[in-house]
Amino acid sequence: MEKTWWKESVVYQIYPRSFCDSNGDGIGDLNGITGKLEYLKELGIDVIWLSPVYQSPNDDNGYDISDYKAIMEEFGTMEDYDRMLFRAHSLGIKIMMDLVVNHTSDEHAWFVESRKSKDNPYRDYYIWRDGKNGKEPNNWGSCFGGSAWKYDEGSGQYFLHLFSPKQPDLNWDNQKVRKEVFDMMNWWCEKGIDGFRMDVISLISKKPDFQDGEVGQSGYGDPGCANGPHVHEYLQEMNRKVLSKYDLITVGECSGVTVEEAKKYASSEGTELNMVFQFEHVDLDGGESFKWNHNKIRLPELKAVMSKWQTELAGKAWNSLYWCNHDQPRMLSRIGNDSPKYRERSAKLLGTCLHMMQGTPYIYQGEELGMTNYPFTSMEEFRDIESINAYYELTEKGIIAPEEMFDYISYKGRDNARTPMQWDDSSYAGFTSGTPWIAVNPNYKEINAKEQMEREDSVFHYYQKLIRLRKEYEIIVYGDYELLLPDSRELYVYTRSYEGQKLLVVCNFTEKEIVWEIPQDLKGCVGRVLISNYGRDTLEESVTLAAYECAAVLY
Ligand code: TEU
Ligand code: CA
Repeated sequence: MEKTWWKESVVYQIYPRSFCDSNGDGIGDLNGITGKLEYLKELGIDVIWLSPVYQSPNDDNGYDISDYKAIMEEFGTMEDYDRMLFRAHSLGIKIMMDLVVNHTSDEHAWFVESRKSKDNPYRDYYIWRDGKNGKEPNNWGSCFGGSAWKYDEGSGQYFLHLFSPKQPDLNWDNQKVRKEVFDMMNWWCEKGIDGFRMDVISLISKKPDFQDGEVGQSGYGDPGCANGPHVHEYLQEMNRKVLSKYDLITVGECSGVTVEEAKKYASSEGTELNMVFQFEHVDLDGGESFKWNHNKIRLPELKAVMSKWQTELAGKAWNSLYWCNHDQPRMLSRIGNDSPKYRERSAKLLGTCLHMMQGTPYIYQGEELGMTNYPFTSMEEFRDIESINAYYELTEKGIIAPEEMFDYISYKGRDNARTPMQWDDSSYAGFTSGTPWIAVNPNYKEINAKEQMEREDSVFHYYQKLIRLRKEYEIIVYGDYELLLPDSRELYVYTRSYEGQKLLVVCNFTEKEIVWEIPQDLKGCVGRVLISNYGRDTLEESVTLAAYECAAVLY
């Protein structure tokens, strides 16, 4: 297997709005990030994935971009950006930009032109269709509720928006659109950025027939645009015209991606991207009403999905590893245990379980502190368009009762991940000196970076060690993965093998003590414990694992 820096890196995701506010307006900003680079250096990460910082009317917190070459005013200026990039580089930290090019904002100059008339030169930059019998062109629903089509009075046609109506989809079949996007990417690369995380890149090539999709609970049809007919062709073109000219880290966010598709997107041939974000493990608790439920992710199923990706991509493509991001509730509150008693131990367990796998790990801001879901008490506390729209759509149609829907959103809503980073125990967790745009989790007095940096056995120092181990032991990066005990509902156990060495990873995902016999081929060898969340320095042949205990042992 070819060794590359991006396989050996650990990425840290920053959601700028909630990271650090430098000027007291309650909104995180670029100078706030610059001021915290030393913290990230201390943690030991290699790359920052920066969620969008471009000019945007913020219908979807920056995922609706109105100018790809300008910085959002609330976040600062291009000079602030350049300073941040320069400082990061001088500390040896790379910056990966979020590339949101499935859609733009409806306030982007291209769309402003496009909607002017049917013969405007920019008309074909977007996807316009005539209505059918006075209604939408087809039954497709948007990810954020309602139809995926919006009628434009002025020009008398509908435009497609797979997300909000303020996020019209670009027409990637138009080669002018592709050229504009590639030119813009080259412009950022020339500035010296180090990579791209590509937003819903699996959706850029639409189904050509625009047939109705299968109708779900919401009454709308599924657009089914993932992995469309030309997606690989367009990414190969992007690779030739942009990516191959620079030494970048690239990851495609690929909702609806299968293992077979991922082998094309992230092939080791290097013709498209380095890796993809797949969704199978975080969608395991999905149901009839999308993610709005109280379903639990079951360990055997989680292991099956994780292991499938580990083994099927081995040698053919590269994995990304993540539990959390700005779209997911805090994983600690979902598959860990966020009670005061087990919070830290289970946060370390989740870190170990993921970081000892093959792939490039992604840490989402606050995950390295064991930040938890927010205790929402009313709908007014939500800021996220997805949650708010889903609440009204499902309750108004009488599909889910309001109190029940509120509970689901509190548990699964994206705002759980978007509450401000908890820096210290001063007011608003040291995030801002003003009033934050979204509430701070009241547990910041117990959970904050300052306290954890001063305490040796904290989650922060544990993550620091996980990151360091990856740099010290090639087996963690390149070793082959094998799952043991696939049916166990308590233990997640796997091995990694590399050049005659073996790494054994044992995680007890329950509150119970579990006794486990270590496998025959490891018995008798004296393993070296690389990391443990329970102060363990050896694994006996028959080992009793405490609640949420984990260990990684080298043989
Ligand atoms: O997310 C795409 C995506 O798949 C999400 O809509 C996901 O289904 C949902 O958040 C799960 O609840 C990307 C961005 O990460 C997200 O923040 C944006 O809202 C979205 O694209 C539109 O740009
Ligand atoms: Ca600010």
